[in-house]
Amino acid sequence: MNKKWWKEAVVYQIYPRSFKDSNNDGIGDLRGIIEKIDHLDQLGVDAVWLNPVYKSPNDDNGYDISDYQAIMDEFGTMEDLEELMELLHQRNIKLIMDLVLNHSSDEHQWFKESRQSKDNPYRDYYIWRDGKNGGPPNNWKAFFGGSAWKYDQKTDQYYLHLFSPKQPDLNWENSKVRQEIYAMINWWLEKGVDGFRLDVINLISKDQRFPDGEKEGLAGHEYFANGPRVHEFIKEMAANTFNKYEAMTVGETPFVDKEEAIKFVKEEREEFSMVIPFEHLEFDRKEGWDKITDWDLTELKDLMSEWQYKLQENNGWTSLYFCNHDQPRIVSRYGDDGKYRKESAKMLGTMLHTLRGTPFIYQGEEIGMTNISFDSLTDFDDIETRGYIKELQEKNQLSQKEILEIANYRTRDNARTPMHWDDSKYAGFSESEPWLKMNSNYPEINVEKDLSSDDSVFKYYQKMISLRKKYPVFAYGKYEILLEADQNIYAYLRQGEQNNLLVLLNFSENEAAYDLNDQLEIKQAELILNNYQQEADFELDGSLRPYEARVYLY
Ligand code: TEU
Ligand code: CA
Repeated sequence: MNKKWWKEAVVYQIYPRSFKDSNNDGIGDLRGIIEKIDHLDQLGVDAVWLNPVYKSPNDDNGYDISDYQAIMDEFGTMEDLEELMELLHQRNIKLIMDLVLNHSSDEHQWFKESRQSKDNPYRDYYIWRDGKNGGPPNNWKAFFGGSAWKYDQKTDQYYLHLFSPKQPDLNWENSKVRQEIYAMINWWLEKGVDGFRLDVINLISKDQRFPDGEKEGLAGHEYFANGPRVHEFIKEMAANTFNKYEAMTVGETPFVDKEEAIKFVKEEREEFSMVIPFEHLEFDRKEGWDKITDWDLTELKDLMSEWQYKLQENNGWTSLYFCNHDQPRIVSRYGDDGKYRKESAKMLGTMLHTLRGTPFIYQGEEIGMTNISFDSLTDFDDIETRGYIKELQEKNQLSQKEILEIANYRTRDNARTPMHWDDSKYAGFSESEPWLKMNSNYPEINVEKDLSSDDSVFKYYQKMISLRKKYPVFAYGKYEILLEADQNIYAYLRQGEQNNLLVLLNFSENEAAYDLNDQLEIKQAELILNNYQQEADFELDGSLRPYEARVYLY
């Protein structure tokens, strides 16, 4: 097993729009992040991933880039970014940028040219096709609703957009596009950036026959996800850019199971450092966005275990995460955001920090921030949510109230409400009304409060992160599941060179008994982490309190 800094790291994700507003226009910005570097340092994280900060008309909050080498006006200037990088580096914190290479904004110079005429030199930078039978070229659907094709009158053809119509897909088949992208990436690497998170990177190769999709789910995904040339493109990109700088790379990969994942992260293949999986966050949405489904802990345990075994057998790595800017808050999904908010937030964090992989913390997760509850459909900003609301209203099967309920549970805005720094108006995020409504529980849940209390979620995260640094077994230990069939407890071992970990996690709101006597022979173990004030003795059989998490070292 090769040692790498990013295998031992904890990454903290910042959504700049909602982290800290330095000039009181209601929008978070780069100087705001600079003001809060102490927070990152105190927590003890090793790297920061910034969501896109490039120039953008913000149709999808920065995931529609109009200039890859300039900074978004609201966020500040290139000098601000350079200063932030410098300050992070002074504290030994790496900077990971977000690269959106599957698509650009329709306001990017390339697209403005491309749509001018069929013989424009930039025409082939994007994917243009003739319509079929008076409609789009095929039945592919966009992630944000509707057809993935948009008709453009000027040249009487359609262009492909897997996300919003303002996010036209780049044509990776064109080697000129690839060369431009590599040059841009190298420009950032020369600047001193330490790595990249690559947005929907497994969608860059489309089946050039553009057949109609036939599989369940988003129509056409079998032809645009993990397409024919995806690994060829990624290998070429990595060889020409990241690998020359030993940069950390995190590929965001929807529609990827453990078998597919190996192809991206098996070390010998020299593609990515790790992927961002999705399957472990799909249990409560098995029947689609508008139906919340029940699930069982054994499903999560089986899935996590299969990934863990597959990756360790194949010398591959993964990110470990529950929250990001696209996901509702985990404590409101797999935990309990009421009575056991703190306990369950800590328990879920324990899982992320004790499995084999690199933990990613999303802003606010370290204080146990919860889902919102907006009271009007017009409060939602997220382009995805607005798309679904529109679809549900057109279908006319649910009442407004029912739509509001599902939107509150599902919306990406759950993660995007401004960060809670203190209990002042607008939670210390800004002195002006923020771009998105605050979560109303900020007086109870905020950083200031967590810092002044011994049993806060923040203090627990601090401890967890420092333990990871102290004991290499957290990063490199071999994973082995225990109590496989247990419906309440997720238990596993990590076996290292010097020591081992035994992790016990109770996912239920009730006490849960366990008996490990016929699986383990351990006489003594030290309890190094526990989310209850009154600590537990070591026993191979006993019981866990509601949402209790224990980590023993032996
Ligand atoms: O997300 C890709 C993606 O798969 C999401 O559309 C996800 O399935 C959905 O949001 C879950 O609710 C990336 C970015 O993280 C996201 O913010 C962008 O909107 C999207 O790509 C387009 O760039
Ligand atoms: Ca601002």
